[in-house]
Amino acid sequence: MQGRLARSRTDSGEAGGAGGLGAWLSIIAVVHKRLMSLGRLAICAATCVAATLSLLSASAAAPGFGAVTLAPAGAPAPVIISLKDWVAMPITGKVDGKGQTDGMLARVNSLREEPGGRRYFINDLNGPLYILDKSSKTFTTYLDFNGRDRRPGLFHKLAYDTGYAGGLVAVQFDPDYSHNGRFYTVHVEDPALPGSNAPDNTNAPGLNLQGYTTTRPISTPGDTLREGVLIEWTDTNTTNATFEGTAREVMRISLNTRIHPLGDLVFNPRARRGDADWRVVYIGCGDGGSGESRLSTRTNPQRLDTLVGKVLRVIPDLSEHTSTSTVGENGRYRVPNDNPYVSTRGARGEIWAYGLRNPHRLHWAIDPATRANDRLIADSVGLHTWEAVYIIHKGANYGYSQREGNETLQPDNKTTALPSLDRIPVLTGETTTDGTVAPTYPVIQYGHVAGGGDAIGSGVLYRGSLVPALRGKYIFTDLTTGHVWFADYREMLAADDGNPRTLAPIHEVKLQWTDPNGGDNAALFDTMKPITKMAYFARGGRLPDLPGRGTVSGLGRADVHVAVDGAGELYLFSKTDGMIRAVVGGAVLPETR
Ligand SMILES: [Ca+2]
Ligand SMILES: [Ca+2]
Repeated sequence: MQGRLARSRTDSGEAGGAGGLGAWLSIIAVVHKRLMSLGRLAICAATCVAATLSLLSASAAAPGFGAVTLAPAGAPAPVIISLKDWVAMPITGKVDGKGQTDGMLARVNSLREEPGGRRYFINDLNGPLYILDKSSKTFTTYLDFNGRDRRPGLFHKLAYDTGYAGGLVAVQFDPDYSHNGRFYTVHVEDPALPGSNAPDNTNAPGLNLQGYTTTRPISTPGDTLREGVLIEWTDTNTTNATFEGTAREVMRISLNTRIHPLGDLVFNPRARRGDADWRVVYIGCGDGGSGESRLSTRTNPQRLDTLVGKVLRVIPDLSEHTSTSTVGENGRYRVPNDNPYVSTRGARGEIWAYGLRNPHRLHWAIDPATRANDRLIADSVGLHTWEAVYIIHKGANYGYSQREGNETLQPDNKTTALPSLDRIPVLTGETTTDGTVAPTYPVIQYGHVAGGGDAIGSGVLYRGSLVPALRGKYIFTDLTTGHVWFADYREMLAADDGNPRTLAPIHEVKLQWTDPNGGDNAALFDTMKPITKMAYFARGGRLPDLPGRGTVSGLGRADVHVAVDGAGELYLFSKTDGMIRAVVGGAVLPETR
């Protein structure tokens, strides 16, 4: 049962003594060293001294580290990371919003360091794409995607207001950005809304739309309530914080419902000019809600003739890899010849891997020591039972909606044990098949149970220097509960063995944070939820709890993700309080058993 989190246990009172105190002092020492190295004496004085004093005053009655045992006995002890408020996002939500998402203060969805290391591009689902200057920490609205209901932005049909995912979903830099000024975005539109689906540059005078045309949506079996749109942008001057240049619609995909849209974009960071992966984008395409439907669309994630519920791999630039690819259906991108299904009758060549519910976060895990250990990783949100991390392989079938996690998903959406003959048909159409395949299973999974969570967030393989205890570990979050966990990357690779029962154990990350507003400050937290809650209220949030809800989290979601900068250091960002926090240090919690 290792790593499956089928039960929980509270270790109350086991770590309140000298060992806990020592751990604290070592963390403070790490933070102190980091802040001093940055020349931030004033911050250090405030942080380290206050932390030491609060620790010493609290140590006599330390309540112990309430914990859930996730890993088997003998596994590494939990790691504590120190968080520091880094930037507060401009508030784009409503402080008293009553809907599922309008009460989130800023729906920050990704943080990408611009090549060159001077700035970050940060997207808010509500529409703004910001440039954040690193040194001054000032936000500039670079492009505003929200042109709904007479708003001043680019897209009149932007579907941002219902559901947890929608709006401006993703931004990613072209690997050759420093030469070509290109980047890519994904946003979601509601085709039923009035107006054009082309951008409106009335308030974006630098955007030259001459020759801009939209594309016919790539069809998906079933109804279409949303469209996912991939656009390539070319800024002719990347030294300023305004957009001046052109845009090109690359792809538009029909989606059955308003959930699980076209999602994340990643390029293989190891690829160089001349490599087969150079400037080839991997796209996490959600199933559009099709897989949990009781209608015929239930098989869409399994169907090789449709793009939903897949990881896609395409070449956005028509002038790249011209001799080893073919032009895609809409004429706007190329399909590499080495994609797995380019020669399968009825199948779409864009597909790299399939059978996924909502692979909303992709990450290229790069092992600096061993290139053969590089892997593409997908965090995919489960239905009612399992959250999963998958290692993505060319052509693999991850089982959904025939499987969820390492179990069978039944037509009533409940899970049961795997069948003795574990194979599923390869669907090349609604009824046509091409043999059978053994599904590929997660390397990490956790359940919708107390101590687990509701929806996996994002994850990264840590390669920074501020938290040595996390080097070589995959750090990931649960969206609703705000849990932060890690798994050893070698154990993830070992669990990628074709055996559904072997999984990498999960370990806790505990969080040290000092409330800058001087609120009720327990200093050490099991999850991000109390931290985001304090900040939500401090920033003017008026709901009784955090916005949103989950089955395990109950009322209120933390909605927390992890990002990584060019140096490999970590940030945790959260929509409900609209905050981005930097991980400034950390240490292993001494063995407490
Ligand atoms: Ca510019
Ligand atoms: Ca396994």
